[in-house]
Amino acid sequence: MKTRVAIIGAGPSGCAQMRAFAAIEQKSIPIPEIVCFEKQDNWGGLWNYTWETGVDRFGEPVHGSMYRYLWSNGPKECLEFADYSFEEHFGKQIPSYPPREVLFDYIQGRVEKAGVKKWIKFQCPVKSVVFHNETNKFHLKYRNLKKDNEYIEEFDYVVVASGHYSFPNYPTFPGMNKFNGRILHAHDFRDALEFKDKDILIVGSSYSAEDIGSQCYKYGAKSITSCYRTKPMGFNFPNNWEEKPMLDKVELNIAYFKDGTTKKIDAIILCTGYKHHFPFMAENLQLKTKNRLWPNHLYKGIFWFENPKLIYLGMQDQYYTFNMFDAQAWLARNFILGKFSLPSLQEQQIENNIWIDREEKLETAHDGVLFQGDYVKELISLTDYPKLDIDKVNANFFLWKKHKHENIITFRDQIYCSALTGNFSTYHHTSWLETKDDSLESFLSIEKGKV
Ligand code: FAD
Ligand code: NA7
Repeated sequence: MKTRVAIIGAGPSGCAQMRAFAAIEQKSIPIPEIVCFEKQDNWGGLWNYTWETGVDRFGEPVHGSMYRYLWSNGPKECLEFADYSFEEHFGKQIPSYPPREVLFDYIQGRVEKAGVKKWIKFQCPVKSVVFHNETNKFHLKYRNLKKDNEYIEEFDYVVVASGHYSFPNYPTFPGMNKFNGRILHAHDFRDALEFKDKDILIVGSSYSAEDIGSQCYKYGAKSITSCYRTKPMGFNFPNNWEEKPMLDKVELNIAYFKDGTTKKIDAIILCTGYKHHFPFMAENLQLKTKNRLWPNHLYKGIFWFENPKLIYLGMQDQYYTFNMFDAQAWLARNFILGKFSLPSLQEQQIENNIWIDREEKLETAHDGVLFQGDYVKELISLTDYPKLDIDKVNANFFLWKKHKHENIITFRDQIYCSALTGNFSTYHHTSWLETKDDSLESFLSIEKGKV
C-alpha cells in the first residue's frame, strides 16, 4: 500500500510541506499520498483574515489572530521563499513591508502554481491523533464540518503544521471583573478604529504590544499606555504613548502600576503572547514548550524524539518564517522519502543539547537572529532547497532592528535588498502612517520609486 502522509494545517508551514512534495513530483519522482487537513475554508493560516473571534459557526475555536490594517512586521526580504521571489510573483518591485493581503497573495501564488489544492480537505479539523504500535500507524480522527460527520484514517507519517500563535496566554489582574471597559487579548483584536479617541492600556512588551499599540496610534487612539513585565520596549514613542512597569490592579476605570502610578483607561489589550496547544494529539505525542527559539524534544527542530514519523513544523519563536518553514519541510520530505536518515536517539539528544545550551546563552536579539540563521543554514545544507544567502538575510534583520529603534512609527517606510535577486525594493507611494487604505490594489499602485 502507498505510504500515506497527513499534514495538519494549510498555513505557510503546511503549504511549505505540500510544496516540497510537489517540487519533487515535478521531477517525476514518486511521492507518497498526501492528505492535508485544514479547519478553515481557505489556506494561508493566520494570513487568511477573518473578522470572527471566539468560536465560529461550527463551534470551533477561531484560529485567526491577525487584524485589519496589519502590515508585515519585518521586511519581506527576510521571509522571501528561496525558490519564488516577490519580483517573480508581482512582476515588479514592491515596497519592503507589505500589508497582510499582499503577503497572503504571495503565499497563495506559489502553492497555486504547485497545484497542491487537490490534497487539502478544507473545513476538516483534526480531532485526535494516536499512534498504534501493532500496526506502526497513526490513527487520525477528523471532523468534516459541512457533513457534520467524523472519520478515522490511517497514516504512516503525521506532520503537525497547526501553528502556535492562536491559543492565548494571559494573566489576570485584581479588579478586572469590575473594570468599566473592554478587556481583550491580542488574539481577538481586529480593528484599531474601535479604539479611536480612547485611552488604551497594552499589557506586554513584545511584537503584538508594539504593533497593536502602533495600530491604535495610527487610527486615532487618544493615548496609549503600555506596561512591561521584564523590560521596556524602549522605543522613541510618540508623545501620547508612555511605557510603565507592569499593571498591579484595576479599579473601575483606573489602572494601578507597580511603580505606584495610575492612569485612567477605557480598554485593556492583553498582548501577552500565545501557548503551544495541541489538544488533538495523544498525550505522549504532544509538544509542550514555551515560545522559544529551540523548542525541546525535536531533532533538527522538527522530528519527534521517540517517533520521528511525527514531525512538527514551524514551532520555533520566529525571526525567520516562510523560508525556515520551507527548509524544514524539505528535510521532512527527504526523511519521508528515505533520502535522509536519523542518527541514534542518544546522538540526536547530544546534538539537541548543543542547540539548547547555545540558546540559553543568547543575550541580544542580534544573537537570536544569528542563532536562527545558523539553524536555517544547517537545514538548507542537508537538502536541495535552493541556495539562500542567510548572511544577507541576517544583515536585513539587523537593519530592521536598527530602523525600529530609530523610529518605531516610520520603520516600515524603509527599503531593503533581496538576498535572492540582489535588487532593492521600491519605496511606497505614501508613508505607513498616512496610508489608511491598505488593500492590495492601493498598495501595488506604486508611483515611481525613489531608488
Ligand atoms: P498558521 O499560520 O497559524 O497556520 C496554521 C493552520 O493550521 C491554520 O490554517 C489553522 O486553521 C490550521 N489548524 C489549526 N489547528 C488545526 C486542526 N486541529 N485541524 C486542522 N487544521 C488546523 N510572520 C512574518 O513572517 N511576518 C509577519 O509580519 C508576521 N506577523 C504576525 C502577526 C501576528 C498577529 C501573528 C499572530 C503572527 C505573525 N507572524 C508573522 C508569524 C506567523 O506565525 C507566520 O507568519 C505563519 O503564519 C506561521 O505559519 P504556520 O503555518 O506555522 O501557522
Ligand atoms: P511574545 O513575543 O511571546 O511576547 C509575549 C509578551 O507578553 C512578552 O512581552 C511577555 O513578557 C508578556 N507576558 C507573557 N506573560 C505575561 C504575564 N503573565 N504577565 C505579564 N506579561 C506577560 O508574543 P507576541 O504576541 O508579542 O508575539 C507573537 C507573534 O505574534 C510574533 O511572532 C509576531 O510576529 C506576532 P516577558 O518579556 O516574557 O516578560
